[in-house]
Amino acid sequence: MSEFFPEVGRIGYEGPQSTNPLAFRHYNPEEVIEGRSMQDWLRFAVCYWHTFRGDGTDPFGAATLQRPWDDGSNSVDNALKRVDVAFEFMSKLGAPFYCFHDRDVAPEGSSLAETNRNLDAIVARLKEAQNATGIRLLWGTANLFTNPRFMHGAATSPNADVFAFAAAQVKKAIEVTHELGGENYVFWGGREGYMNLYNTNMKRELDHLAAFMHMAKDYAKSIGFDGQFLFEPKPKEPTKHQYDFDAAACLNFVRQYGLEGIVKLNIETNHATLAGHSMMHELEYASIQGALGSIDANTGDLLLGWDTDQFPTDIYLCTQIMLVIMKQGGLQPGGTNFDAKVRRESIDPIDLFHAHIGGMDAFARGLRTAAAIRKDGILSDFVQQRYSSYDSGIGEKIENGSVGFAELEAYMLEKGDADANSSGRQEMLENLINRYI
Ligand code: XUL
Ligand code: CO
Repeated sequence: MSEFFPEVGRIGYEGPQSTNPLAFRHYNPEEVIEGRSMQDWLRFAVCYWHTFRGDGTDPFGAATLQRPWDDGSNSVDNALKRVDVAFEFMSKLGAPFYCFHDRDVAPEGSSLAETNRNLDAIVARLKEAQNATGIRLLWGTANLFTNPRFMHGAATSPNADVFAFAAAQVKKAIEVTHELGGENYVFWGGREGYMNLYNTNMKRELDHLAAFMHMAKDYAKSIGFDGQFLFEPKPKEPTKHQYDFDAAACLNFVRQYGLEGIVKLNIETNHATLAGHSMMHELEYASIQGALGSIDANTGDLLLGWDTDQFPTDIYLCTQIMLVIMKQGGLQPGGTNFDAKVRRESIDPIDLFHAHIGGMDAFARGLRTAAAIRKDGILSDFVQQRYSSYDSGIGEKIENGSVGFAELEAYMLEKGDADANSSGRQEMLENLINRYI
């Protein structure tokens, strides 16, 4: 393998005392926690778009990340070379998975047919690289938002031809995901939302989005792709209102249109916070409904109200995430995709390693901390005890549906008043979490 990162070798685990910035201090892939290796709990994926296509552009400034391997063209040759860069990077990092949009890996041609041929050429190279390294595809997706044809949306565009184009594109994206052994397929809304309700038929747009997902599911079935479909909530950006607003809106959509059991959720931290929720809230909400499929790991900035897609380094955040994930027994076939980018001021290729090492170590610490909290059981015992009035007596009857308002009125008329409340002990529990961190 040619060396695009000559100054970096394989990143190893050196333990918490290590001061080597190019080593893991917490992520020890083979180490077993609660009967499963860290690698299998975390199932890390590198995202192709930010990592290998990110150029540091922002609304105010031009590209800052000029990569030495990139010839600046949108050619198939340049895209093929990028596959080698990506697999050298991921191998050295020790990431078991990656994720991509169709347009991240291959350039768009002058017609759909040419675009598909470009994609096929790159997919052949991706397949070789996967076989050579053992790195697998966590999920594929289609970019239905960059090209100007998608200005009004894709499946929710008022232009039926755009719907048809998007369908053709997703058909192909599912085929290549299948070809590469992808374990999931993601729908993120892109521009599926609205900028102004005066010009929008919301009912027709939602009906169209649902029809689109049903077509995707039917086509996947017809070619034998049995990967998990995932819907990724995001409240806004690029549209003012995205139809995949948050976990609750997505699950309502999934149920309204008969997609339950077919589509689960891919929850992203910065999207959760843009929706005014914590990541833990979104995960818990999805998980209790059996719909937490995968996560996009990143973080926003408390002072900025947009999707900054920073690498996660906050150990509290990662602990909260891992508490929910461990409670549901893991994410497989989903995983932890770093939908995150280095800052536009972090201009060296080696910064990509620092960023991913930090994110992986933060999640490893979250995993260890969550496991310690679970082992002692103080938190779960507290919650169990807090609801114990439902384990017997009147509470048990409420839960098993054997009483209604009349019986509850009779019970309370007889009793006179409710039993006294007990303390929620919020501060004590916050102190408890700090003990483990
Ligand atoms: C955009 C975003 C996407 C999806 C995949 O905010 O998160 O990259 O993860 O389309
Ligand atoms: Co994402």
